[in-house]
Amino acid sequence: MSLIFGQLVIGPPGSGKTTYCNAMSKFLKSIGRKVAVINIDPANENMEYIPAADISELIKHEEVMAHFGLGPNGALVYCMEFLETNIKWLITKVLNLKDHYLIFDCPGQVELYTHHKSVSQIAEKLNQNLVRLCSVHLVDSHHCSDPGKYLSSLILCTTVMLQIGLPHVNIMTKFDEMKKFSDRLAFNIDFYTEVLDLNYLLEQLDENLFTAKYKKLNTSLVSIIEDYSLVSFIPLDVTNKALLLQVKNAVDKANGYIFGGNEPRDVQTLLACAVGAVNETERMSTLDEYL
Ligand SMILES: Nc1nc2c(ncn2[C@@H]2O[C@H](COP(=O)(O)OP(=O)(O)O)[C@@H](O)[C@H]2O)c(=O)[nH]1
Ligand SMILES: [Mg+2]
Repeated sequence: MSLIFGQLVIGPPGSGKTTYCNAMSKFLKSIGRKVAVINIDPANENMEYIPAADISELIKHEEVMAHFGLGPNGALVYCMEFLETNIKWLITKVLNLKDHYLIFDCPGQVELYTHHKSVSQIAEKLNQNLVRLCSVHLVDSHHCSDPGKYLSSLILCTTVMLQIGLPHVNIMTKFDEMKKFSDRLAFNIDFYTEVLDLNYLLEQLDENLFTAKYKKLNTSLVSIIEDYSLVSFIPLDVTNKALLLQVKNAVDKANGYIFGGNEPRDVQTLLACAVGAVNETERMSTLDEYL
């Protein structure tokens, strides 16, 4: 049996997951890849794509809320546990799409990725059925405008990477919005994307009356992030093909698609893969227009 490749698109509500799934699926189709988007967010609001499978065929979020008297978050957790219990439904859908590259649009509740087990169990079950996934974790670039928010994003990324246990790529979304708050950025953009020396971030946190109170806590959090040294971000504006290409190349490397995918290896595709090794000067010049 051949391998199936794909990505699990995760991140907080509003970080851009559904928009990304739509943009990335169109981009991949434009370079000749057969793609299917699977929606496993029971509360998804603005699906611009047509899902090849949709969790609402299995369970409906509003019905769970009404039936059990649950709020939106509780109902969502229930739906994910229900999906885990009924994983055969998803596996059957996936195996019917075995000649496709799969993009899973996931719910945004952060607890699903920080300590709840269902998503990682679902990923494990898919892995047992030869689905090779990479988690693609989206974080809104607006968090760079505030040192406290940026630090909490780094903690979130580190926790999620360790909890989900899949190959992982972090994306900083809505880069086109950067211009609106670039005057509030304390550092160059590569400080935020490459997660450079966080002692500078601690100095920034000390300058703020509120965050200065938590100096010891901030120092400990920074040392955890630096000890693991796992987090960096790829910037993305979904309308920019050069940035979509950089994300695609990173994800293809992470889930192993570049070694086992079956798309036509024409010159353009090979060139596209080669951009994975894009040098820093080139990458930064793509970003210049955003600052
Ligand atoms: N400017 C800009 N807005 C974006 C981008 N990606 C997503 N958005 C917007 O962010 C909002 C939330 O996006 P959505 O995909 O629904 O987020 P989700 O809750 O994570 O699925 C929507 O209004 C999108 O139009 C982007 O690259 N640039
Ligand atoms: Mg969504």
